[in-house]
Amino acid sequence: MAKLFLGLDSSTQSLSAVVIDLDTRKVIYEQSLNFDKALPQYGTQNGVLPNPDPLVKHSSPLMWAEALDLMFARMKKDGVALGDILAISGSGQQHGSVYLNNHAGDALANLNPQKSLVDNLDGVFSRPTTPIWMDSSTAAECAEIRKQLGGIKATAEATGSDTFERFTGPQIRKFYQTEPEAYAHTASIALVSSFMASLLAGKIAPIDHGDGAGMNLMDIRKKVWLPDALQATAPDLKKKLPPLAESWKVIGPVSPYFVRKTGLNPEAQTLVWSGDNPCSVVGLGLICEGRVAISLGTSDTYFGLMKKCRTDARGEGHVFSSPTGDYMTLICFKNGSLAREKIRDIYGIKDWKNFGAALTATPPGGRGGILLPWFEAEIVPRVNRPGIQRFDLNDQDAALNCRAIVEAQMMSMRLHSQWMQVLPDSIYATGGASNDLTLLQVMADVMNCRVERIEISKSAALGAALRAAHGWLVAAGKKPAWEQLVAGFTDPVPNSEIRPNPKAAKVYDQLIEKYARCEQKALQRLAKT
Ligand code: XUL
Repeated sequence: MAKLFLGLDSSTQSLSAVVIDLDTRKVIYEQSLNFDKALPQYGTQNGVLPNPDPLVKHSSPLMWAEALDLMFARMKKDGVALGDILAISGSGQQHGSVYLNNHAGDALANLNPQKSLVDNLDGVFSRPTTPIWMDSSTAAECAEIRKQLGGIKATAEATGSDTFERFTGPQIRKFYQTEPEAYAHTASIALVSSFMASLLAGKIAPIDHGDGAGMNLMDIRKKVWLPDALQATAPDLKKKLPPLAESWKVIGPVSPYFVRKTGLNPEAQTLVWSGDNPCSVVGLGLICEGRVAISLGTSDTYFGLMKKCRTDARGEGHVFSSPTGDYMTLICFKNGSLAREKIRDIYGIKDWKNFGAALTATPPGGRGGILLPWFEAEIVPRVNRPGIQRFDLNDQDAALNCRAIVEAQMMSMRLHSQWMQVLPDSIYATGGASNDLTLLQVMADVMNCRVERIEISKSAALGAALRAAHGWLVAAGKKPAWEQLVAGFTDPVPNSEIRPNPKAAKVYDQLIEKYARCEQKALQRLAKT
């Protein structure tokens, strides 16, 4: 019998599945269900329910449950050997909260396979919708909780992050303040990850330390609910939260509902789920300190593992627990690909090939010009009022401006990841723009670090499958080494290594000081406008 492990990823727009065979070290099945297309009856757009308030972004937990039924039906139809799956884990979009009443426990324990999950869940929600990570309607609650916890630095130090609108604590506070009766009828609050795990296990599932760290409610070092944070958030909250658990915790065998309906093995184990970012950390093979990933997407993100817990006193970066039992960081720069695209379009540059040619045609350091590319409000550094600014840079020079935006983005990553006190020794570049080798050369030079490309489209689902294997082995009394577990699944693209050019690296060691000064000046200028 093959040793198969299933990883699911309930993300903003889709539910994905990855099945791995641990012996052959192969991904044997991949599938994705797009919510808008597969379940149009919920009326979501890109996985989000329409709302007149642009700050409010909710989705439907029933839609995610229905997607789970559909996914198993699809896997069965596609001939996946469901009976050979030994353990299942998952990944969820982080921060979103699901509100259950006191019927939920019974309903989960008695899921009837003659009915759909949606019918089984009738009447178990104390709030029909879930605020998700895109919601930014809780600025007031963030300020209140931050104040109670002693300000930005103290909040980050205690919970791993400053309060953020999308984080679960501020969202729970808003629910309590705006709908106190519904809050009172809430018996259990789940994250997207723990809600999905609860369906599979047929009982209220724990929240893992990785996703728990995205709530502003967990003591990031002791990994227990933080009494001061609970108190600053809402009354009686401790009673409504499930226990916290290590990321490799086995919840128990899969619910008989899935055994009867899909042919899963009754001994298949369910593990706690985690957030998509913690899952991606292992799904991209970032299992040792110093190996980081830079994802170049709509936003650019910098993330990697940290052995020792350090937090960002400026409150810009996040610290979560990593599925390896260490810590991880996530730093999100909002002005990523879209900002590069804006510059490309402003200067009428036809395509990315020509953009790359502009980088090649200009010298590292771009003759000292600095561009702050805040086309949109920025997270790191915090910029509420967008605006782009130039220092010693001629705005008529297209090529220099192309170089300046990429250099600024890379210098910002270098500068704003210093609080981790972990110098990268190897960078995995991923995301759309990672195909652009000229851009990766600038990355290697600014970071003074080798860069390799990694092409894993479903890193969160793969990470979840690897976590399922890890948890199953731990439960069997083994001591699986992460390096061995990920080998073969998370290897970078062969021959994709780009090494830093020592001369260019020297230029950036100097220029980054100027960049830091210009950033400060730009922030001061914007604050005055
Ligand atoms: C992380 C965050 C997003 C979601 C996306 O803090 O909000 O990356 O996890 O699913």
